[in-house]
Amino acid sequence: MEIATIASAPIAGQKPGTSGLRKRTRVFMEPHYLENYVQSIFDGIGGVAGKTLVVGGDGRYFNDRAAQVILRMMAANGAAKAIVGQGAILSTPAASHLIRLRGTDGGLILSASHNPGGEDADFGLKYNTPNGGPAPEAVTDRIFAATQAIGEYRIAVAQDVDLSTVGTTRLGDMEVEVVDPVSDYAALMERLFDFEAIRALFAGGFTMRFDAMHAVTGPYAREILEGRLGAAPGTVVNATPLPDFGGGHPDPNPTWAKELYDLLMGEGGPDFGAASDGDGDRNMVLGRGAYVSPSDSLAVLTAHATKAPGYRGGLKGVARSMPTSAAVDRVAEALGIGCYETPTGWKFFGNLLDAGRATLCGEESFGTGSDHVREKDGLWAVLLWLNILAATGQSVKALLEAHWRTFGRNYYSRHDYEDVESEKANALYDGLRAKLAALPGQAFAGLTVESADEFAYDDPVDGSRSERQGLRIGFQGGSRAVFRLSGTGTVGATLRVYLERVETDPAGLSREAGEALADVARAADEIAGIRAHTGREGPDVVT
Ligand code: VG1
Ligand code: CO
Repeated sequence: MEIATIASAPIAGQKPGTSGLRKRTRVFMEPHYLENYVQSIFDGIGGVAGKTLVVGGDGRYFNDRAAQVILRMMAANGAAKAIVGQGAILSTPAASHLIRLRGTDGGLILSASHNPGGEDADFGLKYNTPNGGPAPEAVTDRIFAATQAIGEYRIAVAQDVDLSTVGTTRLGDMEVEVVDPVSDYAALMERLFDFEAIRALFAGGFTMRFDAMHAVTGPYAREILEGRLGAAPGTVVNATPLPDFGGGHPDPNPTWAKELYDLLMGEGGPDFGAASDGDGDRNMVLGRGAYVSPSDSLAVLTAHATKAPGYRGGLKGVARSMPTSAAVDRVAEALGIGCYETPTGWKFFGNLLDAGRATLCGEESFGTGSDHVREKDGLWAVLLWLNILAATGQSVKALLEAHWRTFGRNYYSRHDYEDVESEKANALYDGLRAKLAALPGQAFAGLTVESADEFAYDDPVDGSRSERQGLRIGFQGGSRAVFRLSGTGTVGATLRVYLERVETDPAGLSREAGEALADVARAADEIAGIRAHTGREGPDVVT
């Protein structure tokens, strides 16, 4: 096999964000762009000679081409073996599982997750470590440093590998094993959950709709929900993954999965609804007439997890990202287990999961997961909900309301201001940071600031410190506003404003979230000058 060594030079901006490198697809398709980054990943992890990596992605435009480039570069860099999902497809949680199951040296996941796909949309690539999780900052820093020092990359001169059939082939000296993307993952789910009880639930007439949003979970959801659990054919909609996700925005929330949301909130909908994102790690869960906010979902799942066989022995602890509501904290307290607050991004949960300090983790951005893999996992969350519904015989709405009566309710909402000019977003953010120290004691929209700081995280396992992880403002009475700039966007800046208010009065548990949070939203705007800085009248997306 001929190996070409191609002279190249650093390309600016190849810095991994919250979850890998994400850019416009056309940027990834520019000469040397993908190749530079792949070589930098290899260089950043000490080379891939003799190593085995998992390769797969969410099927978006350029997924197939990029996978072939990665395989040729692995072969040229001396890798021993690639384990690839059939058609170069693997959901993010399935890739994480495969990395662990096969004891590999990590994997490369092709995805920009919830970002739209297509030639004029977004693409992404990230490296996951041998524990199956997204590379921690120490590793992504080394990868970024490698992108700034690169002088050449190595690539095999070869034809495409046939990834259309399951089996083993070779690319030069490298073995290429093409695996079914679904079966190992489905087997793991069968071990964690009481499939018999869920089957009985469906057999008893329980109805569900799962919206795969034309993204990667379609084949997984079909096999598991309709195939193994007996949900009615047609339960899974938009089940065929498309390179452009059908032109949609594969983000499971009330805005982008509006049809599903309206179906469940209206008359005559199914008992249960769920959706997942581009790469299958996010989830939105709905009952008839009940929307479950992701923060509440984490709290309810924590309270009831032991009803599922995989968690019968109890939870070691829980972890949530800082902007996620504190609903789960009170459950952890009641259960007498540890509760950790981490920066945004799943990579920060890895050490806690590896060290056995946390069993469940969650983020307000529709991400929930456990120590079964090292990524958030959309279908896993849906199955845990189904297991709990089957075990209790209750509706989602009844479970949620009972939860609030026991623990109180954290009203919660996130306001996203998208595609703001970077200078304006930075001016707002830096301006707010500069005045944090002066805020305590001041009142805004009738709320008095109690605390204001910039979140920094000291990892309790490896002692590493991550600074500048969001600005948080606490008000007297327990309300809170958090500000962050997104690290997953590809153009401009996205400002995220997270609003939270705790309610323990039984008479005040069934308000509309937007109304319950109106004063916190006003205070946040007054403090940060959102309208003044951005010129926007309101957020683009409210979840
Ligand atoms: C967003 C979410 C974060 C999540 C990340 C990756 O990051 O806020 O909670 O972990 O996306 O999710 P940011 O930096 O844009 O706020 V996924 O499903 O896109 O891998
Ligand atoms: Co995702």
